[in-house]
Amino acid sequence: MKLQKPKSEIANTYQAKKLVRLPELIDPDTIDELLGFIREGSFEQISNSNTYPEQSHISWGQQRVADKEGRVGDDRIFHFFGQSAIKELVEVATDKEITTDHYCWINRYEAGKFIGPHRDAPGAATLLICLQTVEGPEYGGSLIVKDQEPPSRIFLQPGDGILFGADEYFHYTEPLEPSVANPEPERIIMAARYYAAT
Ligand SMILES: O=C(O)CCC(=O)C(=O)O
Repeated sequence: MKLQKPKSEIANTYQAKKLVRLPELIDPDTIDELLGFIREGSFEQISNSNTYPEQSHISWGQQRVADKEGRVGDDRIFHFFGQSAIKELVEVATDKEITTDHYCWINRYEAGKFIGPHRDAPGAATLLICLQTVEGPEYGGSLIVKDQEPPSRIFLQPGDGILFGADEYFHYTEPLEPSVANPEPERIIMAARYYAAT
């Protein structure tokens, strides 16, 4: 994990805006390793379309890779988000003590797919990291967060992260568009919701 800004700046930005960008948070080797794990994995699929009809456009549905107790198999993603450097970053940014029962998931989007406007379940903060995306925002895949007017339009490159109040701000993504160079676009993100110790 690599931080492009001092932790104090990350904390100040997060506490002021409940949103901080973390460019190049993870390196290409880590991305490859996590993508390998994701491609091999068989995960429990969360049935979104019943609960959240507006989310039914996620390819593959959303995939749970660990329950709140972290008990779904040998979960590389759960451990990734639980590593001390990441947990410490979330604690510094939120100025809260964070528990070890973070909740993780993966989203995969294919051509035409997106996630509609929604807010997540309550938590202290959500860390979302992009592992794969399209060539540029002209092919969709931007994450729009309604934290201000106009909303933040964020095109995450592989390895980029964003820590934000996903329970507070409505957010959604733009549909992926195929191109001649990339007729089968794919965007993969992983995310963790952290909880504050009471
Ligand atoms: O794919 C994204 O960038 C957003 C994902 C999201 O909002 C969610 O899974 O709740």
